Amino acid sequence: MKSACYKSVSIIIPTLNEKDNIKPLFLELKRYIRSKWNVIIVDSNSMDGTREEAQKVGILMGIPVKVINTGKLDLGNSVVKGFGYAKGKILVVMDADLQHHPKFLQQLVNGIEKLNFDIVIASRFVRGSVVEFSAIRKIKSIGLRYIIYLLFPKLFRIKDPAAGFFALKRGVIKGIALKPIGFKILLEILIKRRYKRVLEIPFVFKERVKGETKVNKKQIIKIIKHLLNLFMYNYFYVS
Ligand SMILES: Nc1nc2c(ncn2[C@@H]2O[C@H](COP(=O)(O)OP(=O)(O)O)[C@@H](O)[C@H]2O)c(=O)[nH]1
Ligand SMILES: [Mg+2]
Repeated sequence: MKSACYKSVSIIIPTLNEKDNIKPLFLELKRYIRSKWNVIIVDSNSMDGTREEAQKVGILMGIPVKVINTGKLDLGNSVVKGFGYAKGKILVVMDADLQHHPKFLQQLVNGIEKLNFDIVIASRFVRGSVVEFSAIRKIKSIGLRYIIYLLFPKLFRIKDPAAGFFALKRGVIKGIALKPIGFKILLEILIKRRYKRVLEIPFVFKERVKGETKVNKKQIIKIIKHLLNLFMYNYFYVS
């Protein structure tokens, strides 16, 4: 049975074989999370002991953490599952590999709590952002960004619609059916619009230090399928 986590901010972290990143991540989370915040690890059947490590380190460090095994499920759908368990008024999504550093959490939350934005994105493409990954990866993400603008011109004002580090008010996802394929859950949330104000803050997107990326050819095909599904949705339901 689902148990409720009545906390004001729920940080949803999808994981797949990230055991080596759990301790370094939690050490940083400990520095930056506030009271009434909690962490939800949505893990897709990792075989390296990620879930056990998260449970253990969470208790050792006194971080309120809920660990969910989603079974075999991709990143986007794992995040949706995490939304179902989260009881925070504000939901944050971030990666487990420290490419998304917890030091930006407060700014994301402030954008909602203090400035009343509906969605706040840790953006790779605004003034002040630093992106440390390889030139090829940069070209791919800029390419994806422009494909998104071609398919969904209304998103043009958003510099990083495919970001993976963001916060939103719970109401933004209330009542919308999210059916992501693969990684790009924010894009789907932006297209199935239930928001008015979006803020992008600059952040430093670090290189992964431990473990490996799960992005492969299969993921790229999933992104294409997801884009096509969203294009059809946008064409038939929104336009
Ligand atoms: N639950 C779940 N998490 C995943 C899956 N694939 C990747 N992740 C997690 O999603 C985050 C981003 O994945 P990563 O491979 O680092 O993507 P990249 O940063 O784009 O290279 C990491 O925390 C991964 O462990 C998946 O299939 N299911
Ligand atoms: Mg990563």
